[in-house]
Amino acid sequence: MTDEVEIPEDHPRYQSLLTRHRIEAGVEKGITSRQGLIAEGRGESFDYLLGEETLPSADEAERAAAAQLLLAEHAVLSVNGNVAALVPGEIVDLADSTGADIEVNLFNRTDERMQAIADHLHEHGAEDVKGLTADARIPGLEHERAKVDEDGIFTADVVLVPLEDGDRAEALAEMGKTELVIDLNPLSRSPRTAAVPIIDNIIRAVPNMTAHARALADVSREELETIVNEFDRQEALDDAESAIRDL
Ligand code: PTJ
Repeated sequence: MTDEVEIPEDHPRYQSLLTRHRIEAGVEKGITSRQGLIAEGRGESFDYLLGEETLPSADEAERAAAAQLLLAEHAVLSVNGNVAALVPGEIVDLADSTGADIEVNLFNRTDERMQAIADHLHEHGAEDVKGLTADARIPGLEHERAKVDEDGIFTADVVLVPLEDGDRAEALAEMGKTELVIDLNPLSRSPRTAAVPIIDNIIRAVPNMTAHARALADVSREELETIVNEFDRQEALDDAESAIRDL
């Protein structure tokens, strides 16, 4: 990122300080909402309890999610204010490596924030950013949060919804979409509704999904389907929960 602060990489809290700085910079740039600061605090506490590293079960979830994105007819990566601040270039890389679309979808939606996030993603290499047309609605959600693009999330078969609130995650699942959720809290409603719950920090999860997608680029559909079918979502949730409880 261009506006990155100088934090020595050997600092014991390097990743956590970097994450905080990116969120703070996101708020200053009008990308991240103030509620995003609260979401970040919640996430950080779970990351601390998980040892601030990717559990083997989370790595498996990231591989299964990469396989789902590669198998999709039409995959969309949903981006909110926290995602845009934390992993803008990494989301573009994941879209490039899987053929997925990128769509901005906000809880606290304003035209200014939508545009600021789209601009920010373009600055990080995104070509097409959806979400600004908002010509379709997710059924069962109040107006602002339901706004999506008809040729984006509305018609997607696979959607990545990171750092999401439970209601919208549930509404998307009810539309029959295969939902991939990144969330550090294994007890949160959104990963619990997901086909693939990824209990990991988005800062680690997205680049790791891209690495898996690149490694799987040439494998057959049958092999991708086997990876998806062998993935056990309940085991992934239970494993993260016991990593926290058994500290
Ligand atoms: O940008 P907007 O307007 O769409 O608003 C986005 C927020 C994040 C404010 C909104 O979606 C929200 O209120 O989310 P919640 O309900 O606070 O849920 C966020 C979830 O993400 C929580 O369960 C956190 O533990 C989790 N989380 C926070 N930071 C990270 C994270 N998960 C993975 N990586 C993180 N860095």
